[in-house]
Amino acid sequence: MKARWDIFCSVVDNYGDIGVTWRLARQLVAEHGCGVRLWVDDLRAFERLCPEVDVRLDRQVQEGVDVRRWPADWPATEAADVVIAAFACQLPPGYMEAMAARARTPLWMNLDYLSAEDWVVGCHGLPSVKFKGVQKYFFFPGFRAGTGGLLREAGLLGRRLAFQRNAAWQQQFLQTLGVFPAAGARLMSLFAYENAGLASWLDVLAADGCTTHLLIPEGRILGDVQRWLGIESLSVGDVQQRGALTVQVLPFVPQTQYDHLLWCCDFNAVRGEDSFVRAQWAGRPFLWHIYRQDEDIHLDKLDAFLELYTEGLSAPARTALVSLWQAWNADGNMAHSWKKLLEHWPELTVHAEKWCLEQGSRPDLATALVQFYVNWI
Ligand code: TRH
Repeated sequence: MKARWDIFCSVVDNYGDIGVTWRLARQLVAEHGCGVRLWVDDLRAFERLCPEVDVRLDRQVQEGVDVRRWPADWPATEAADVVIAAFACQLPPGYMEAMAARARTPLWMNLDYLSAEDWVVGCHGLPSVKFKGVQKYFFFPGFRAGTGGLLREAGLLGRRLAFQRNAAWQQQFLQTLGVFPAAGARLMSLFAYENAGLASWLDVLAADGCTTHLLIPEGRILGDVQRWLGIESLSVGDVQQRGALTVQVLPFVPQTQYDHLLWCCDFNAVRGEDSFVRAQWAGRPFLWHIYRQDEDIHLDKLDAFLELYTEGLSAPARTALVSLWQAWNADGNMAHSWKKLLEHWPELTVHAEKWCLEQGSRPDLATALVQFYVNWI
């Protein structure tokens, strides 16, 4: 009998919570044959990533995952064999009682936020709190051996390579989004939180000798783009040109299509957690807008990732990349560091692929979770 899993997702804000748990749930079903219930408290956020979701339903099956609305009024529910609380969300008290009432206690894990910091290796897999004899464990994703790894579907990198080697396929995909880049244009995507540094970046792109086509899925950065363009409104489908820069607003695409978008682009600006990982699987240079946390603790996370990611780069390429990322995450001026980065483009492109393959040689997070469960029983 395959284990039954319950994954709890509370959508705090944005799309990362549901983005990660939906991806994990699908993979546990498709690749490990698990029975998975995904409890989500905000089906509207889920619908953005997966338009097939019917927000009116309390219960529905999507890609083999039993998707449940996580109601405020918790119904009596039998606990599963493995219980995942994503990003430290609090389980319903009634469900905790059901876990404790099982003849065989379940494996209870907190799936934590992704960080490249050193301490993660020491904390991954450690016991956390106990509830009436049910032990909770920390499960940390990560980039190093000794962590839970990264979410990566089987065969992902092969599919990505096949897509990137097929210009016609990419063109066809872009056409479905109404994107027709000029020959030789640098194609870039932009997914970010509000950022006062954006104007300086767009200025330098507009003044560049090489043309850039910038694809922006609808979201929080649009206000800054609109201000820079100096126009009254900006919405999906709009295309605007300033100098060498063409800006195009895309719809927020389904999660599966977002990968294709990243794979088409020469450079991707991403944010949060899940798009950050997907940009790495794209094997192309990228820029991370990290999710801001109290007391600037996100800056330690940023530095830790940069330290790891830039290993093996030449000193000038490293400096260019680090200063671009730091400027972006401080709402700073991007002009100088972007120009510097362009000087090291070939090296950074080779490096991005190398990093991707290195990370892709590690066990993926879903497999690591299943293995954790097997070892536990
Ligand atoms: O939306 P985010 O900013 O989510 C954040 C982070 O996860 C952060 O760590 C967390 O604390 C906070 O939420 C609550 O960025 P993230 O993680 O990249 O999630 C975005 C998801 O949206 C990801 O699964 C990719 C998906 N996506 C699409 O499906 N289509 C799109 O067009 C775009 C731009 C994104």
